[in-house]
Amino acid sequence: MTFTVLTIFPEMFSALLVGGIVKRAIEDERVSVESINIRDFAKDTHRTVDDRPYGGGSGMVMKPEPMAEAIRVAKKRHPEAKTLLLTPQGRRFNQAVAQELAGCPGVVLVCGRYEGVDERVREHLVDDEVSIGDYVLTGGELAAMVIIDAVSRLIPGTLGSEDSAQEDSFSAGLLEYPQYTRPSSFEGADVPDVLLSGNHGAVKEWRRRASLVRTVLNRPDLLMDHPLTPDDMAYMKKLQQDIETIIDKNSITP
Ligand code: 4G0
Repeated sequence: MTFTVLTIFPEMFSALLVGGIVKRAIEDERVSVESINIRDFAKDTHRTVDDRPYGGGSGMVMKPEPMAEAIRVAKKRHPEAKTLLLTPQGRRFNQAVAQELAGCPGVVLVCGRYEGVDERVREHLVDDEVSIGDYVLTGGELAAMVIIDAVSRLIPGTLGSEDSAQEDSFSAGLLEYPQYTRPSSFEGADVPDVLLSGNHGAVKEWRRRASLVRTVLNRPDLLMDHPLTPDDMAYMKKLQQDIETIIDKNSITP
């Protein structure tokens, strides 16, 4: 998988080489990260890449010509790659999008700066517009690195255990269950007995139920379109009954 990053700050991407799974994937040539400096395609002596917005307003906008030239060079080098523009207005990046991109031979990541990018770049020169979340960054570079990280760990051979990327929370559509390691008692907080029991069936059931409770409390939206097993349903109904009993017992209006 080749990531080609178009940016005015190519040095930022050296952060990916500092450590961890992405660094290893790059060293082992399962992943490569190239950068193209958009400023190299500016025509004037000041190497200008931004300009004032038509119609007025505060801030600057990325000029289309240097970005367009940089995108053309990237596409010529990687004709099979998917070209993505990182903006807060894009389609939300999630685990499913990461899985989809992991199947592409290459991804070109176009990073904007300033207050935005000329609309004609988005309309005519990229395949898709992606956002990593509902917040504004000073540039698309950190968003591009988030995508490189999330996609790289899905490339076969990139994890020590190959199935752990498939098994983790968002792939399953539920949040991850709590994890513990030694010591079994830490500052007065004990690991749940069931995890020390050696009873694999009981561990599996406890983890499934812990995932369900976590998801209900933190991300109920994930459960709105998620198939629940008959066991899940029975457990949730029992929780519902317990909650109703507590509400009834504490009711102040008789
Ligand atoms: C284009 C992505 C790029 C337009 C990029 C900002 C957040 C994300 C940028 C803008 C980014 C994200 C209109 C502010 C650069 N910030 N959430 N900043 N506008 O993925």
